[in-house]
Amino acid sequence: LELESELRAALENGELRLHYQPTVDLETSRVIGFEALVRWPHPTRGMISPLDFIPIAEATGLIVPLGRWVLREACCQAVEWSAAAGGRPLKMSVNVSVRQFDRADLAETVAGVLAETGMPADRLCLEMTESVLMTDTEANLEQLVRLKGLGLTLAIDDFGTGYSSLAYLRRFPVDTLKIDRSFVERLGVIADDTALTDTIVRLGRSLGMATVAEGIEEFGQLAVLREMGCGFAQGYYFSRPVPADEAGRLFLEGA
Ligand code: G
Ligand code: G
Ligand code: MN
Ligand code: NA
Repeated sequence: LELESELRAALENGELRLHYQPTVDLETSRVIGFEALVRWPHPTRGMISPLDFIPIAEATGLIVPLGRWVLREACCQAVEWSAAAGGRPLKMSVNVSVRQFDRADLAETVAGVLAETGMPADRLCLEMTESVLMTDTEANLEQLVRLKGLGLTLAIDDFGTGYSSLAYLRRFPVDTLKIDRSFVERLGVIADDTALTDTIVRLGRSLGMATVAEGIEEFGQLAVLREMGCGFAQGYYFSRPVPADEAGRLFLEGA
């Protein structure tokens, strides 16, 4: 309860921060954008992980204003960095929790943020877990169709870890599969994980969806993913999530 009121105050006082983890195009090895990941630098408890406060935000409904703040901040940064790089397009991914879909006005909120920040819709990607597709299916489908109608990109995060059927890939307007890092971890080491990753990349290709591998830590994993034809990757091998100033430099360097 104490943490809840502190989180509310932190949000109101502008104490939350975003860190950014680069997404790399495996064909060109260039940074094409970032995933925004929220951080809470707490004055006495130190840096609190989203794993510890996002569940509180979800349980209390604070996730709605918090999510709106994350979205606006991430879009502002994307517009700023892209302009600093002479207009080079920057793809920004933002995590959206299933609780944000409970609100009928999610698409209006996103449209408002795009308009306010001048972020081109096609440069924004919203990441959701399979649970969005599995709960309140009809209502969420309607929301996703409205979000797609704005011209943005939709990604399934942690793909392969849920227990939903593949039929929803046909029903939902999803553009991108983010391959969960539990598969990538043992890529090239455990045959089953290698086969599953290959299957997801092929599935994406045959459905016209992009694939992003998460959690690349070693060159060996990268080589296997390139061989499979996976389009994009993230992971400590390239960069940890970093503060805004550092991320801006990474984008400008194109590293
Ligand atoms: O960066 P990392 O350990 O710190 O993130 C932990 C988890 O928190 C991840 O599952 C990530 O998706 C989630 N997360 C990070 N930022 C946000 C956010 O802005 N909104 C939501 N809903 N989840 C987030
Ligand atoms: O659930 P989601 O995929 O949004 O969360 C991303 C999480 O994965 C964040 O906590 C981020 O810090 C973490 N992460 C990103 N790259 C790596 C990596 O290469 N290795 C590990 N172990 N974690 C990573
Ligand atoms: Mn994510
Ligand atoms: Na993920």
